[in-house]
Amino acid sequence: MHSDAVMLGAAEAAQAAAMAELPAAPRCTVWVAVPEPELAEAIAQALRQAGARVDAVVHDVLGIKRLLMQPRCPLPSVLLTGLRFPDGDAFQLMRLLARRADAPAFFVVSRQQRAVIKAATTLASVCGLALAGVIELPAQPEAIARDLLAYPGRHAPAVAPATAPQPELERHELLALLDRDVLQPWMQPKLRLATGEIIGFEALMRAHDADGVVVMPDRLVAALQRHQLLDQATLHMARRTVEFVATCLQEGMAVSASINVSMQSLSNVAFCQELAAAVDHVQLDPSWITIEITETDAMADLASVIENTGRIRMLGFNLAIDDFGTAYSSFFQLSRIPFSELKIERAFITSLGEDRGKQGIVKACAMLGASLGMHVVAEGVETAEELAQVRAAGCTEVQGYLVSRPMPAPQALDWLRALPEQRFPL
Ligand code: G
Ligand code: MN
Repeated sequence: MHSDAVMLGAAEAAQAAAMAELPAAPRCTVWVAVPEPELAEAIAQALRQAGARVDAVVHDVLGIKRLLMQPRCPLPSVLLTGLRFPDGDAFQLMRLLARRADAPAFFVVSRQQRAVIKAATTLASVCGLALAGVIELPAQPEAIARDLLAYPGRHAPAVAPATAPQPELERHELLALLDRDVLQPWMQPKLRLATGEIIGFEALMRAHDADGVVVMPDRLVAALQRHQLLDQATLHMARRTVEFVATCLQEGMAVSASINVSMQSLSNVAFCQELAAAVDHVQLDPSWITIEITETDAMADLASVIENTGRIRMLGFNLAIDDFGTAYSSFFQLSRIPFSELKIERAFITSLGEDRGKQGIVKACAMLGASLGMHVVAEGVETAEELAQVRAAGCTEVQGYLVSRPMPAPQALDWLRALPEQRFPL
């Protein structure tokens, strides 16, 4: 190993050993990987002065690889790293460390263009690595040290949380949920921006007992799919949902409802007929019901998608594309499927006010939807700022915690009854 590649301070080590006796608070441990030696040393110095323990200073990717090869070498809590090195880059380091349960958080210091820095922070997030911070150079070493130490997770390497493995749901358990009527739609309201009226609800599947939510929705849907019980569960949800809408209409409150349906269910003609029968049973016009399919499902083989979605529209239902922006839409395909509504994925709405890129995407989605004759719903609106942004972008409807969280149907009914003229005060 080059003597200048790794500098472990002897005095530091002695001091750390002496301190090991004391039950002191854990110190922030850092490896500094910066190509310019003077800058690296200045940053290390500032970090030490600010109270961090700098265990290594290296100037290239090889330096980090060597440290990683040392037997039982503990990783630091934070890796302060540049992006471009003479022998490689921090992208390699991220890929290398992503596989380790004790991976450090990354703190990026760089002179690269914004787009490159953003790519690096995105890669860290995609690899499941914690990001301790980003500083664009030039910057004062003291400011870098201060920022790094302000990172709340600086003391502990990012050990993967010990999640207790959830037992897979058995067929008989799922059937019991269905039999006992535990599977219920929770209703989340949807508001029309032009008037402030609540015009509908999305029915979200929840397995809910007297003691609370019994199974998380993601796990539930996966298990139902595995045991070929999703059609049955969806029909159960649909029956409860149409009852809800019929009750609202009887009370003079005009609201629609949407139900999430998989393309696999839609491809089953008998399922579609059952759906139509459920609506007919409460003498509801199917145009009060919207079927939501995910963008991923919508981008399957065009002939099947057209057949299945065309059929559902022929039966009189509306059709929404859900989670829009998360899959691989082709505009060609999108323009050929008979959608009546486009729902923009929540990820594009979160912190919309602070992200010009997201603002452009939401505006483009709103224009696209309008051009294709669809209503455009912004999902996951949580703040007044996000609301103002989606309104300015041209979305026609909003859904999200700002209006309300999903509620059990009886509670949703009371919630709606309490609104004067179905208007929600925003
Ligand atoms: O993919 P789909 O849009 O069907 O999923 C809706 C999910 O998003 C539900 O589980 C619902 O509870 C959740 N959700 C709805 N509104 C919000 C919101 O404003 N913020 C967050 N974080 N989650 C939301
Ligand atoms: Mn949905």
